Amino acid sequence: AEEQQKIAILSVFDKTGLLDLAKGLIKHNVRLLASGGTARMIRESNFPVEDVSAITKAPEMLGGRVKTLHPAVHGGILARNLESDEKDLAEQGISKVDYVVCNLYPFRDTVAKIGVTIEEAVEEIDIGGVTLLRAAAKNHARVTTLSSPNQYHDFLKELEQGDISEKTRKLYALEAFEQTADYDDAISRFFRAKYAGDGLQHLSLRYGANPHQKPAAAFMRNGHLPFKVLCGAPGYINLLDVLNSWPLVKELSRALEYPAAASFKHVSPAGAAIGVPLTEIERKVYMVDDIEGLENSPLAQAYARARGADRMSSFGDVIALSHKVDLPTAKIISREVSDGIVAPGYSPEALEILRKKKGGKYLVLQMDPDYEPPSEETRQVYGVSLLQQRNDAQISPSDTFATIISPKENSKLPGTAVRDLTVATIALKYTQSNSVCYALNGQVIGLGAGQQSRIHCTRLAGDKADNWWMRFHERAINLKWKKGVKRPEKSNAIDLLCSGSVPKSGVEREDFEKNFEEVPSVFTEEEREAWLSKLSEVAVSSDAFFPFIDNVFRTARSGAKYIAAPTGSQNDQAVFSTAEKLGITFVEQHIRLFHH
Ligand code: 93A
Repeated sequence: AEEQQKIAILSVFDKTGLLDLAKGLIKHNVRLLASGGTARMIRESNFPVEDVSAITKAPEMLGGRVKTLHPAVHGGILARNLESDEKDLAEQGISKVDYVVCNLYPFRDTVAKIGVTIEEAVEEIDIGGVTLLRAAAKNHARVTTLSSPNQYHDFLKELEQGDISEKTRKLYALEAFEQTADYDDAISRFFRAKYAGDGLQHLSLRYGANPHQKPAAAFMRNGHLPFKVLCGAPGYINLLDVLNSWPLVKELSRALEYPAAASFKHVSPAGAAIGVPLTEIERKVYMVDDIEGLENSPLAQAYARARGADRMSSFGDVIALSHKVDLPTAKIISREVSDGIVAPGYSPEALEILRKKKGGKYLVLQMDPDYEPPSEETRQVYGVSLLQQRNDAQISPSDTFATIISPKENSKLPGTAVRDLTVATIALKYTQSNSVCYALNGQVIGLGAGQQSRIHCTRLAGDKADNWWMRFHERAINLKWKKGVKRPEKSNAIDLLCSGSVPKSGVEREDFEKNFEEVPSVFTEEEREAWLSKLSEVAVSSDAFFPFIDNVFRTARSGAKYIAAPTGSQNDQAVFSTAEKLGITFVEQHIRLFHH
């Protein structure tokens, strides 16, 4: 049978390369059909071209809103080489279309213009072109889709050799799908900001990670954001903290059936804890001994522990709480320097207190406790999209720490050890890697985050645990402060004293001394050692295996009794036997927990 003349439909906004393409198609005896402006340009160059209306028998209408939307066009594109499709076409007198050349109205450029109106944007929404691309790409088994002038050159070269291969049609179809997806993304982004900019689905942020990074926003593609802003305006890093600290406390609270709290800074916890009742000394060290109703609020005690772990790092924190915030918890928060809070709810009295903080600018977010994120997450780094399954591994006290490697005879961990390993491990799941965490009494006592070397994490966390414990020394508890010394200044001075960093003389020494009615003597080496030797029963977790035994040595110096870590290091055996020698129970934790 004689071969049918091939047909191309052309409808392009960007007319770059159009004439060369038309020329090449005509050379191969292709019949050209084009929409208004496209046809005009081809015709003006004296190439044979027909208007699309030649086959639709309908004029372009509605000022261009309907140009190519017609069964004669889309029937011709979408028809397969099937008898039934051929029959349908024959009955309607429609010819098959073989090539579709289309690029879209520049919606993105239009809405990027300052002061663009909704009406202007609406007119830039391409309907017919998207339909041409999508229809042709859908039927790529038969039809070739050209969606960019960049493709014309290679297309003509291939046409020169015969016809367009299946492989090329597939790649062109993919490119068309990417373009329509990107186009729709630009449209929904524009209308999301216009129509859902009330903070329900789209929240404009002042700036990104830094003030020069504008614009910035948080949004959902489907449905509402899982939190409501009750007070203040969240920043970009605030939200990173919120969206990492919230799942931490949610999981911690579920795992241990206790209210849980976290104190976050720069997307890692400074502290995290469950509401184990505080001793009198703990209440003093954590500066909450005057809080009314504290002993009846596990949530307040959880935050006291989370904030008390590392008061230096918690300065200006984002707080996450697993339960409805009550009055004692709000009272603790009201006098600390903090940036914001996320919780599933607030009692009216608690909310009233928090709303007054920072001159009314304190960030208060209410989280939907039932919100479940999708199982896959994507983000872009340097223009590259990265996709992964969300880290939805469950850390459970009953399963996660069941494999005791050494000592062999130790087949069961005490409940407190399992509790503390759970706290440490869930904290690590939401800590920038590498990370190592020391925990005791249901709380983090030292956390090393974001170090490239594991031993540096282990040392950092160990040093923090040591500082934490030095704060329980009676000299640190019974400091004689001058009147008017503020809480952050006290915390700084205590940190100097407890970390052994008080200088012997000079202006820094004077600055330290000016806080005190009675200047404390610094700790001698012997005093430190004697006190630190009393730190025991500490649980240590690591987000990945220990590559060398130095880590085990370091944990032992800060009272480690239990270690949970993934295995798989060449040095596993040496790590296990070092732990055993030091009287440390080593538990295999099967799930690596890198987090970035
Ligand atoms: O307003 S439209 O969505 N209605 C249509 O039926 C239609 N068909 C093609 N816009 C339509 N197009 C677009 O027109 C194409 O995507 C292309 O960007 C543009 C080409 O118009 P012209 O050939 O008149 O320059």
